[in-house]
Amino acid sequence: MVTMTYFKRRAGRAVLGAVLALGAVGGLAPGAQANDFGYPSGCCSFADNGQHWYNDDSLESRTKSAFRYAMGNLDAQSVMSDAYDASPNASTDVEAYDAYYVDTWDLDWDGSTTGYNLYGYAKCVKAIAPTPSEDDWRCDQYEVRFDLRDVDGFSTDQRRALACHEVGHTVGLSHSTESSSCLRTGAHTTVKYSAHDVSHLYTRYGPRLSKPMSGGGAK
Ligand SMILES: [Ca+2]
Ligand SMILES: [Ca+2]
Ligand SMILES: [Ca+2]
Ligand SMILES: [Zn+2]
Repeated sequence: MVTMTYFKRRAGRAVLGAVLALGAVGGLAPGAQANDFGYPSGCCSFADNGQHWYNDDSLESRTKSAFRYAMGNLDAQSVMSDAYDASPNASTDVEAYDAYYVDTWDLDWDGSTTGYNLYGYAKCVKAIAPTPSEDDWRCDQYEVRFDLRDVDGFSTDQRRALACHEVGHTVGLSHSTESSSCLRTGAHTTVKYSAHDVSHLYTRYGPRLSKPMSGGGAK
């Protein structure tokens, strides 16, 4: 019996600053709209642009498979254009890791203290502060981490759903109340984004992107 709950509660907070420590638990109020988008209206700052580079070299095969599946979905379902970055650097948009985490990022990975067992977590590790001409937080680099302690008990679709969920945070999507969205919480098997999620991504990234990525593009 799976007892817990949150794939991940919020992302992008540490780098965004101590001022946020008490507030903005992104958009989880019951009965709220399907999900908030961006930061601080939601949990997670936007990606820096519609071209989403990732590196997953350190993942185990099972988590890598799920992560690639999720990235493939994001690319196929939305205006985001995703590509593997063979030469990762500090501007690579998503770096993925897995381990049997205990207290990494000062999180309670098994929920023994908080009551929220974390399956994974997406965090902005290189935020781009708003400027006078652009009033949204963006993120140059997210890290996504998967807790193998949970993954050990997951089915293929649960792994894919978890990856879909965390990858969704890296493009600014908050938790969803829709059964059709992998951004909902819990050990579900929804492996794709909802139409609502996809429309969010279009409004943010669509006008800025000509898809597909053709051998380049800003990380
Ligand atoms: Ca855990
Ligand atoms: Ca970047
Ligand atoms: Ca990018
Ligand atoms: Zn989450």
